[in-house]
Amino acid sequence: MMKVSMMWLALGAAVLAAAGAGCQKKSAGGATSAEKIKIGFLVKQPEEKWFQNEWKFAQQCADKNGFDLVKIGATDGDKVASAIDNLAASGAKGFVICTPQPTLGPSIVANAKAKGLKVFSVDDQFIGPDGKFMDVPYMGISARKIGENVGEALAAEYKKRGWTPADTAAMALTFDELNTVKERTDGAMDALTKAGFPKDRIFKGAERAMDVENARNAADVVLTQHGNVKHWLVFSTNDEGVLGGVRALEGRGFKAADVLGIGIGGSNFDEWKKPEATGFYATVMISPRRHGYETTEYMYKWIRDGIEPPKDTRTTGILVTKENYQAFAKKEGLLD
Ligand code: FCA
Repeated sequence: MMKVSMMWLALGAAVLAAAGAGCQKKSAGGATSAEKIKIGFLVKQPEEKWFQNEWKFAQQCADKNGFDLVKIGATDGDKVASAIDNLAASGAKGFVICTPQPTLGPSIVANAKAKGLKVFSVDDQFIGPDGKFMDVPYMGISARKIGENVGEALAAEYKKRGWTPADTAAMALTFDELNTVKERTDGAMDALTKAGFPKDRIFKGAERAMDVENARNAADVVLTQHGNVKHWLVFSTNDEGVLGGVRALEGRGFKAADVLGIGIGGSNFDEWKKPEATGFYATVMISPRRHGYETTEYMYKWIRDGIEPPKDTRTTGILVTKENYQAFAKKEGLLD
């Protein structure tokens, strides 16, 4: 009898201890999670290196400041809407977003407002019903200036190589539906022509989406229409666009020495790790660190301290080649 009750006592104590520990854990954990700020980071193209890098730097900001970051690939309007619902249901107070479609801006803002979430837009700016950019905090690249950098660099290198307008053409792989990338290719075209490259030797090919495959398809159309060109200059909306153009030219037997491609991005250096040079000559390196870390930090301070972020931040870029990219990439936190 004695033995049994002792056993029950021991068991009871163990149960109590376990319950106590559970309680403690719960209250400690509960208190922290109630206080812990949660922020979403939604991107339109999660498979693209640029966006993966934005996430990486946003996570660094979360780790440093001790808040939760929820990374969501939101590739269309429905996914954005359900992401906002889920964020709100899980207690998030705001999110940073590169929207899959600028005209989704009004519905994103309305949805977020209804659920008490703050919104910061990055890379691609929201467009309102009046066709104007919306008054929502935004960080984007200085797109026109960066495009001009591309055009100037193409012109300088083309002259250095001694190519002539008679045997050279330029392909512009464009996506004019999106302002931040239209400004880039327009800027590059203007700078090229300003530097003396004939306008009628620039051929546009429209990308259906901004990835290597779609750019390659657009380039193939241009190449089919324009044979008899010895040297090609290639520029586009981003690095993926230029890589698509370079791949299309390789597919048609063009040698690297006859191709001069300059991108915008600098998130993916695989091309320059290849033993042989390709036509991907340079890129204007932009900053996923600023677009990921700073935007998330703005959101964090907005939620925590009520500090409103600046309305319109524009970041710059720097032209790098295979020869000198490493130091810049290291500085940006893109190489160990
Ligand atoms: C747009 C492009 C991306 C990147 C970013 C800064 O969102 O689609 O490739 O260049 O701007």
